[in-house]
Amino acid sequence: GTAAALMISTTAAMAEGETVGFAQIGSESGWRAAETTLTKQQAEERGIDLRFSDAQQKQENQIAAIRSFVAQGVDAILLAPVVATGWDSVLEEAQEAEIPVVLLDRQVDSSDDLYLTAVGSDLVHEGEVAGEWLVNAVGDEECRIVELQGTTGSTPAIDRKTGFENAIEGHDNLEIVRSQTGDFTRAQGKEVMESFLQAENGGKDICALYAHNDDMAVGAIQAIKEAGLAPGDDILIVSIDAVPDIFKAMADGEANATVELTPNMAGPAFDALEAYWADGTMPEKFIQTESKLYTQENDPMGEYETRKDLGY
Ligand code: GZL
Repeated sequence: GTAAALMISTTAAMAEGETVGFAQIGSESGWRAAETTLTKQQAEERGIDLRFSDAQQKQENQIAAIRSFVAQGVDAILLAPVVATGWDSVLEEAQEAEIPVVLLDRQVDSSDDLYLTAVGSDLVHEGEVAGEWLVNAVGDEECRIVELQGTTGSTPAIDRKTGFENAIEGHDNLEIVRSQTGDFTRAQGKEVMESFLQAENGGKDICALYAHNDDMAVGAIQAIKEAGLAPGDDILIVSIDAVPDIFKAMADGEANATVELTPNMAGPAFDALEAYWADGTMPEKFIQTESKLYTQENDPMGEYETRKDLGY
C-alpha cells in the first residue's frame, strides 16, 4: 500500500544525497586516471556527493584526507591504499566515527573488521596469467626475464610478483634475472628499463619483460626502441591493466600480452554502500572483479577504440 511505497521511495531517496570521501592514490597511471573518472561518473549517476583527494602516491596524504573526511562527517570513505601497511589507527578513527570504509583495487594488512568491504581483482591470479602466457610463448627456449615491479609495499606489486613466479616455477628455461620497482609510472618504467638494457649486453641478453602495469611497459618499450631493439619481437612484453595504449602497442607489434583489470571498482563499492545505508546489509569482505588475457590475436585496434574514451 501507500505506506510501503512511501518506505521504498524513502529508502531510495536515502541513497540520494549521501556524501562520500574518496582518498585516491594519485594519477600515476592511465588505469588510475580511468578509475577516478569512473568513480566520479558513478557518484554523479547515483546522486552521491563525492569529495575527492589526490594523494600524489603519498600515504601520509591519504591518511590526512581520511582524517579530514571523518571531521566532515561523511557517510562513507573510499580508499585505494597506496601500500598495505600503516592503516590501523586511521581506520580505527573512521570506525569510532561509525563511517564505513570501502577499499578499492588494493588491500591493507589491517584486520578486515576495520573496513566494510574491499573491491578488487585477484592480484596473484593476474601474475599467474601473465606468467602462463610467457611460458607458452617461449616453449623450451632459454628466456632471461627482467621485471618492472609496481610500487614497493603495495599489494599489486607483492601479489603480481608471487603469481608470476608461481607460473614460471618448474620451467628452468625461464629465469627472472633483474627485478626493480618502476612505481607504476611510464617515466620510471623507461628509466629502469634503460638500466636493465645497459646491464644486459645492450638488451641482447634479455628475452622478455614482465611489467606489473601497462604504463611501465609503455615506458620500457620506448627505452627498448631507443636501444635499437624491436619490442614485442627481440624482447617479448607482458603486462597488466589493458589500458588503451598497450593495445595500440600490440597493433604495432610492440607489445604481446596484457591482463585486463577493470577500472570500474566504484560500481560494486557504491552498490554495497547503498545496501548498507538502506538497511545495514553487510557485504562479503572481498568483492572480486574478473581479469582476462588479451594478446595480439584479440583485435588490439578494436580494443583500443573501445577503451580510448573511458577516461584513461
Ligand atoms: C592494481 C592497481 C594498480 C594498477 C596500476 O589493482 O592498484 O595501481 O595496476 C595502478 O596501473 O597504479
